[in-house]
Formats: sequence, C-alpha cells, structure tokens
Amino acid sequence: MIKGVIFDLDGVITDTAKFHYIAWKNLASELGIEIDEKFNETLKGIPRLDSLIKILEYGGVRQKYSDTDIDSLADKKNEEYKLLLEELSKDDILPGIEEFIDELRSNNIKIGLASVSKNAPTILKKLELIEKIDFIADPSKVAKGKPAPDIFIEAARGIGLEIENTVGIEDAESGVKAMRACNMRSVGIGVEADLTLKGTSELSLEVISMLDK
Ligand code: B16
Ligand code: MG
Repeated sequence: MIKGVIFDLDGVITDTAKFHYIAWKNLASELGIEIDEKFNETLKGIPRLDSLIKILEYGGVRQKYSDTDIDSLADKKNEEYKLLLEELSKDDILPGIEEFIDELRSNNIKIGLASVSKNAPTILKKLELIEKIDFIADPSKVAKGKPAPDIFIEAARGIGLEIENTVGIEDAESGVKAMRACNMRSVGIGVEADLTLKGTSELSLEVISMLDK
C-alpha cells in the first residue's frame, strides 16, 4: 500500500535542467568542449562532480585535470547555476505538481525528496514548496549518487517508511535505475518505468494507485 511518495526535483517538480545546461555549456566551452542538448540528457540526475567528469571525458581531456582542478571547475559552474536560479519562482513549478502534493497531503501520504542536487533546499524555498515536503534527503550524506539507490533509500528512511510502502517519481533513466536497484516502485515522467506518464499533469493519487494493484 502506498504510504509515501518520493519525488525527484529536477524534471519532476521544476525544470532546472535548462539552467544546468546553460552553466555546463558555458564552462565546457571555456575548456574547448562543445556540448549539445542531446549530451545534456545524459547528465540528468547525475551528481555535479560526476557530470563534470563525464563532460571532460566527452572532450577527451579528463587526464589534464587534477581532483583540485575538478573541484574548482565544479564550483565555478555552481556559481553560475546559482545566479540563474535567482529568477526561479512559484510559476516554475511543473504543471499539476502542487495540486498533486496537496492531494497527497490531504490523504496523509508522506512526501520525501530524493534529489542529488545540493541546491534542492534553496530551489524548494524559491518555489514556496519547502513547507509541504516532510523530508529532504541530504545528498552529501549518501555514499553514491544515482544510478545507485542510496538517495531513495535515505528518503524512505527519512519519511519513516519501508521501501515497499513508497513510490518514487523520476524523469531520468539514472533515477529509474536507482529505484529499481532498491525495489522501489517507479513512476517515470517521459522515461520508461513501472508506470510511465507523458507529463507531470497526469499525476494523481488515483493514477499512482495503479501500482498497488
Ligand atoms: P547540483 P535531480 C540533479 O537533480 C540534476 O538532474 C543534475 O543535472 C545535477 O547535476 C544534479 O542534480 C546535482 O545538482 O549541482 O545542484 O548539486 O534530478 O536529482 O533532482
Ligand atoms: Mg531529475
């Protein structure tokens, strides 16, 4: 029985992928690497440092950079990303998400967040949703990012539920893999999962309850 729903952030609650893309593209370009939207798809759900390493490998220049260089390049990208986030507001919540969260809350269903973004609390504050989330899993406290299951396991723990009583919602293949690795039932937004939906506006308690049958 579904007693808790665990949300991914980027691509499910709001579309921050476009800001990540701008910041990564600018950084990559300074390093002489050109990335396009297709490549950006492979970065969805992937933690910051892992994303940068993927970009450097894509450009064939991974060996040129030390771990310290990588840390400072990732910080640089994050500074630009944070500037882009300043324009974020309640209007950037994806269609149907706030109504769905309210429906879950009025049915006493716990709400967790399993985002690998270290900026998640800031983003949720800007969207004015933070008060409605029972637990935000802290990505710095888990050993491995998606596609490892750690962040989903931590979110289920935080809302005090067994994995079997939870359902997770993701837009990225890496996130669906993470849920499958811990046997969490999955809803995919535009990505193949146990229940696949085209967009966030299709989410409702009735729809996700199909996973209980
Ligand atoms: P940050 P999610 C992920 O968010 C993004 O999809 C991914 O592109 C980003 O690199 C990652 O968060 C880390 O974000 O740089 O803000 O810590 O899909 O797990 O909500
Ligand atoms: Mg996502």
